[in-house]
Amino acid sequence: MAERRISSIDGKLAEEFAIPSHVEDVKEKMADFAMRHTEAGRRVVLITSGGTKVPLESRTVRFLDNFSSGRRGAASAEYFIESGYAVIFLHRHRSLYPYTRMFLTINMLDALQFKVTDGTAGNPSDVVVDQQMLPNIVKVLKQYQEVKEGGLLLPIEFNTLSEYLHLLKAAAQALHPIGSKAMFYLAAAVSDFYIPASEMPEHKIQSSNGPLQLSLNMVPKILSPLVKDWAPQAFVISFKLETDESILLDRACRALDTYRHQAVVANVLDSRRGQVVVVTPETQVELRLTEEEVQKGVEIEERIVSNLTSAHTNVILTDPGIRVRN
Ligand code: 9Z3
Repeated sequence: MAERRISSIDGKLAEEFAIPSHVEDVKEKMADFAMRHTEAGRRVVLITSGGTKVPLESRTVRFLDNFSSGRRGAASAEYFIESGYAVIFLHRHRSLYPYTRMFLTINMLDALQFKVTDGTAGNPSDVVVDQQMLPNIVKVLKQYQEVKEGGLLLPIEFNTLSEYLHLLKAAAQALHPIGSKAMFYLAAAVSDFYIPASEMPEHKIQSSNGPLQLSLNMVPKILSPLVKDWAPQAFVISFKLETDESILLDRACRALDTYRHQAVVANVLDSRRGQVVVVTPETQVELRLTEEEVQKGVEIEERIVSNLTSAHTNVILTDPGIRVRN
C-alpha cells in the first residue's frame, strides 16, 4: 500500500510537473558536495527556503505565490555553518541569502564614496567604503570569505513549485549515500495547490472572457517518499505555519504522525521571529526570545539550529543504523 502511494507520487511528479532541464547536473553536484564534506567529517544539511510560485499560464504572465521572505532559511544556513555543517541552500530566486541578507536595507551606492570630494573624483582607486558601515561589512565579509574558501555553501535556486519538487527529490536522492549524516530542514513555504500541466492554458488568460474561475489540484505530499524511500536514514525536519495559534500544535503532531519524520518546527505567522515550538514524537519544546534578546539582535534561528543539531547528534551517536519510525 505504502509502496503504491510512493510510486504514484513519483508518477505524478513526472507527469504533471515540468522537469527542469538541469536537474541531473544539479543532482550530481549535490551528491559530490555531500560526499566530499562527509569524507572531511562534516554533516550536511539541505535547507529549503522561500516561497514557491505556481504559474497560471505556461507562458507565464500570472502566478500564485506563497508567503516567505527566506529570512528563516538564510539565517539558519549561517548558524548551521557555524555549527560545523556544510549547507545545500535550495532557495527561491532572489529570496534572502546567507550573509548578504544583513545588507538588504542598504543601497550599495550609499555604502560607497569617493576619497576626494573636490570634483576630480572618478578613478576606481578613489572609491572607498563609507566609514560608518565599514565595521559591519568587514565582519560579514570575513565570515562570507571563509565559507566561500571552504566551499561550505552550495546554493541552488528554484522559482516554480515544479522546480522545487524535482530539485528536492534530486537532493534527497543525492544525499541518500551519506545516510544519517544528512539533515533536511524544510523551511520553504510550499504551495498546497497547483494547476496540472495538462490543464494549463499556454497563453495569457484573457480578461475579455469574463471573471476567472480556477480549479486547483492538491500538490502530492512529497515528504512521504522523502522519508520512506529517497532518504530513509536522514534526519528530517518540516515546518508548520498557521495563522490560528489554536490549531498549530495539533497540525504539527498530525504531520509527525502522518510522515513519521523526526521533528516539526511549528510557528505562527505573526510571532515567528520570536517564538516557535519544536515538536518531536516525545517532546514539545518552546523556544522564545525575551524582549531584551530581541533588542540585542539575538535571532530565534540560532536557538532552533542549536536544538536540532543536538538532536541530530544524539540520533547519530545512539543509533547509526536505519531509523525509519514505525
Ligand atoms: C515556515 O513555517 C517558515 O518558518 C516561514 C519562515 C516560511 C514562516 P520567512 O521565510 O518565514 O523567514 O519569512 N515554513 C513552512 C511553511 C509551510 O508551507 N509549511 C507547510 C504547512 O504548514 C508544510 S511543508 O502546511
